[in-house]
Amino acid sequence: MIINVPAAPFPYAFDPEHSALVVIDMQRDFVECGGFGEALGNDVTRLQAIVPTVAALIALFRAKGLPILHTRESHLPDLSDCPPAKRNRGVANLRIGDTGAMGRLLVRGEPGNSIIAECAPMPGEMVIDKPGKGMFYATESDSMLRSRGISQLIFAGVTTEVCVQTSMREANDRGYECLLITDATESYFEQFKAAAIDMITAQSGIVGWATPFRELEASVT
Ligand code: C5J
Repeated sequence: MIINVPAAPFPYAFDPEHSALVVIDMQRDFVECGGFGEALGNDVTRLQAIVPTVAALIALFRAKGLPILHTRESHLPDLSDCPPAKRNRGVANLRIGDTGAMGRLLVRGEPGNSIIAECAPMPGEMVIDKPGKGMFYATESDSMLRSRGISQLIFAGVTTEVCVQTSMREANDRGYECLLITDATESYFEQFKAAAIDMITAQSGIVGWATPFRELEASVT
């Protein structure tokens, strides 16, 4: 059954049978002090405000028995999947692979690389480690989703204009219909979040749709 969810730029035709929630990079490295996000000079407390909404969105999908895919931005311990064009950013002594307060920054398996407890995956949910900003680059995301008959993706997570927007654009190129939950995503930069949502929804939804959590929740309950 198709459910029309009020959204920008026009209602989103939500088809629960072919949908998955994608939660992008809700990791300690981005959300907590002492991780990669803070090493880049960002105020990570901005991201903490969305945690209850992301958790509620995850709970809604679990309650409805709908699939969830969690992503982690991470690199192999030998950094063979981290090109210099990515590593050579930020403060010289606190780059990807260097040791911070929660272990090596953005390295798979380190404490800081895990998903925060409030949004932690449950057994059976999809989890992918991605070396890039987009969820499809060098991952099994597409085959995992297609093998489950999924053609619609509901997006949450951080940061809006970096890994969330990149993943939405990659998804749109692959034919997925994408909806961003605006209060379940955040940026270190208020103006970049607003601009990303505008870019996604402009031109009749050139990348996808956007709506607050309450609209999705009210539509499905
Ligand atoms: C960043 C991300 N901002 N998950 N990663 O470097 O958006």
